[in-house]
Amino acid sequence: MISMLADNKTTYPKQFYADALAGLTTYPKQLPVKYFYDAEGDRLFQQIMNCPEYYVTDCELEIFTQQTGVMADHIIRGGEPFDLIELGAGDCTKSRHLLSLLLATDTNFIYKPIDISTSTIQFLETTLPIDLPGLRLIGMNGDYFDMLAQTAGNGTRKVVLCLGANIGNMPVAEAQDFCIKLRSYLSPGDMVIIGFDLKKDPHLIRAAYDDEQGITARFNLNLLSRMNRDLGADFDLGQFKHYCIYDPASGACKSYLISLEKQRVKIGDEIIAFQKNEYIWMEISQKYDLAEVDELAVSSGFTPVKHLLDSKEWFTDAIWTVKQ
Ligand code: AVJ
Repeated sequence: MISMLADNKTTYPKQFYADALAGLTTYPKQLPVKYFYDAEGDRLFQQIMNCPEYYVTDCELEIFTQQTGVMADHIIRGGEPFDLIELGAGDCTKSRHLLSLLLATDTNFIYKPIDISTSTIQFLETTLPIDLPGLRLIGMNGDYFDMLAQTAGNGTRKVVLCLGANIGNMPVAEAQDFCIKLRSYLSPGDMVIIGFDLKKDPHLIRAAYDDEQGITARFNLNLLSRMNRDLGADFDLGQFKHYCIYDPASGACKSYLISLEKQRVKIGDEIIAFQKNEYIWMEISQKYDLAEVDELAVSSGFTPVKHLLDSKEWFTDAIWTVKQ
């Protein structure tokens, strides 16, 4: 380990360095998606969400502006209190519609947003109780499952929100492991609401991940910049090109950075060799059909209850209960 990293007070770059190096020394090369979201990555992802081609956020927001009543009907069981846990709460753009409806109906719940970002949790703790008077909130800053472990078994019913099609960032087998693990922190009677981007016209999907303005390309390239900034790497961004493909059969939308030349890149103490046209697999955004969503529910110990769909039927927030 080079001293720049060893001297760093936070352990985060050390982990980043280890993960980046592990990914770049396996074949095929790949990098963990969680590192996309530094300050610049957050900014670019905001821009992606504003791209005309990127439909995902709009579809789910439509569900949350128009169908929180249906959600609430499934969530509320008389006056029985519950914890409303949100995995990766972000700025709560969608869930605040549900929160305000639950408050308007005098529902007895505590909102527990979980986020890996400290500043996100601080922001929610300071702003949400002002925006939503009467909201009881306990922010949880950390890893999803560490935080779930803290709140599991407190005897209160759980409703877990997992929005934004974040589950799409996992291949199906990993998504199933994720759901099985999620199930292990829950009890019969608990419920999850989980967002899936659906299979649709392949052209629309590809366009969403290969936008005209090249913002998605910059989002991917930013991870190379981030390694340059944080890990002393020397990626030449002009030597890598974004490529994205959607396979309508498997539902996998995958993005890659293609090395335009045979080249060597320094990262920390190591040199990584790239062949011409060798790729780094950057991201998967897995698409499902409704039957596959139900299958995933059943195979991970849940009972599928309802698919909430947007008017175009491009996205679903699925309601699942824990199997009795
Ligand atoms: C945040 C995982 C839902 O896969 O649609 C968007 C991330 N990457 N464009 C997605 C993303 C490129 C996004 N998720």
